[in-house]
Amino acid sequence: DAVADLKDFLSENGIQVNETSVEGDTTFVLGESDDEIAALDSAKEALGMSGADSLGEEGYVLKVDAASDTVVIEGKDGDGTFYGVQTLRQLDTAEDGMQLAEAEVSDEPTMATRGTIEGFYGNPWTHEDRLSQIEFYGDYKMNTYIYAPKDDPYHREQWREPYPQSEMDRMQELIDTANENKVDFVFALSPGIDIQFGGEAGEADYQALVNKCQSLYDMGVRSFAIFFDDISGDGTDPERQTELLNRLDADFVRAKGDVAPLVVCPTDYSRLWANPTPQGSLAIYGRTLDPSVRVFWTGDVVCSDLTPETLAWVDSRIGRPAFYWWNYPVTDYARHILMQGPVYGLDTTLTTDDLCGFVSNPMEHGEASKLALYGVADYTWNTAAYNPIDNWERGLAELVPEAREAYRTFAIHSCDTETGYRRDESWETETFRIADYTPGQAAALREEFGRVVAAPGVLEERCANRELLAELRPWLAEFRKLGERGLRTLDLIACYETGDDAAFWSGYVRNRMS
Ligand code: 14T
Repeated sequence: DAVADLKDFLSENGIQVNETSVEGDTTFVLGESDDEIAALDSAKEALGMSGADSLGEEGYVLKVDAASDTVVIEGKDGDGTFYGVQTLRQLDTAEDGMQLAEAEVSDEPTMATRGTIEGFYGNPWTHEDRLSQIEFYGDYKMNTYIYAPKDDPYHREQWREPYPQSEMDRMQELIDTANENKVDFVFALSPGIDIQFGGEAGEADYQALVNKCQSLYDMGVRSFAIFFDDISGDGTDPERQTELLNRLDADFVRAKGDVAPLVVCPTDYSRLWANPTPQGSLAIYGRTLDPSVRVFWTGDVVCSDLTPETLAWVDSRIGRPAFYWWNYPVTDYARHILMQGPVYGLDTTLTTDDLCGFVSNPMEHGEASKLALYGVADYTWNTAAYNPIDNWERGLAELVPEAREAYRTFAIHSCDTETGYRRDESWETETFRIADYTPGQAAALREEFGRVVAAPGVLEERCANRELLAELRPWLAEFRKLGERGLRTLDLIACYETGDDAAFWSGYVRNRMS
């Protein structure tokens, strides 16, 4: 896949690929460190490279050497080689053709599990949304996509029912695309709403669960998750949950021999309602759930910052590093909002001792979620070096290079939920009171409202990602009106200053009604 992707990259840039070397060509040498490729070893030697041996999983070394016209990529494993090619793509600074910056890179991820969980209520992503997401994760080195759309009937409401063939065909394409992009497709099932644990009915339900997992195994899925979130009644019993999970782990996961550790979302997934005592479900998980099973945690509340404290609290109870489920940029609880702000509130000192993985729960708007996911990719790969604003600025340029400035104008004013998980918004805009302001302040605000009015048209004209534009469009229409209303508000100041209160108040009311 790494070689195929490198060839795509070269031919996209109009470069012809010869399989054997021709005098004057640029030479590309790539492979995995344990494959003992003679050409790779001599290229590393000639360029004085140390190699990927000492790196962790998914790591790679890369060198772009102008003097010898050579590019060398050595991955610790196949994923690492693939990631080396993604970095090479990102080193290309030319608009047309290819221009590689000289570089020497030695790189490996902080977190072993990085990605998203399609875990929101509301409209599930479309098939096209999902394909585009998975390719995006490959580009930016995220390796996990958990399939758990709350309103896919076969995920939760009718979890026992097998997927119809048409759905299976689509699933197969997702699984294949995930493999090509080094993304683990994790299939999640939410049986908690009506599952029976004991007796004959319990046995039938267990078999239904295994059958459903088996049907996805047959299509190539090698990672599974069972969710017990947002339920009440019998399904919430932690003793019965662990019994079921341990049985599934022994009879299915381990029996197969090639399935990744099981993932569970507990009913107590947030500190807000988790029972903190040794009798609580998390402590029961800690004592009885097989240590290989990974346990989700959303933090102190449902949508929360990620802190060492919240992880210490949950880890000490579940007896293992938690799997963090970040409820950002999800907007299922504030569907009138698009979250386009910087990714922040994530502690940069955390390591794999504190958490075993990190996934983001995005918006039902897949393309508009990518700005936040660009931050998630960066934070999870190189946690200690993560910088929110720097990442956000680069994300804007990466996602909408044709209209970065207009997208930024929209994004900076489209961050906060106003309810729930509050986010900084409009932080560059200075407001003032009409009783006390300088002409400079008024002029600056007028300019900003001017940019607000103009941004939607610029995006409409130039934004190359038309799917993103389609998602933004309703918000852009309102954004333009906001700008126009702002300009009229500034005009009203002059009216206010004449002392004609009647004219001011009728203008004020007319403007509000707009
Ligand atoms: F399982 C969880 F970790 C989780 O977060 N579950 C849901 C999730 O599907 C949803 O997208 C997210 C954001 O709204 O919050 C959880 O859903 C809730 C949480 C509540 F506190 C639904 C209702 C609530 F009152």
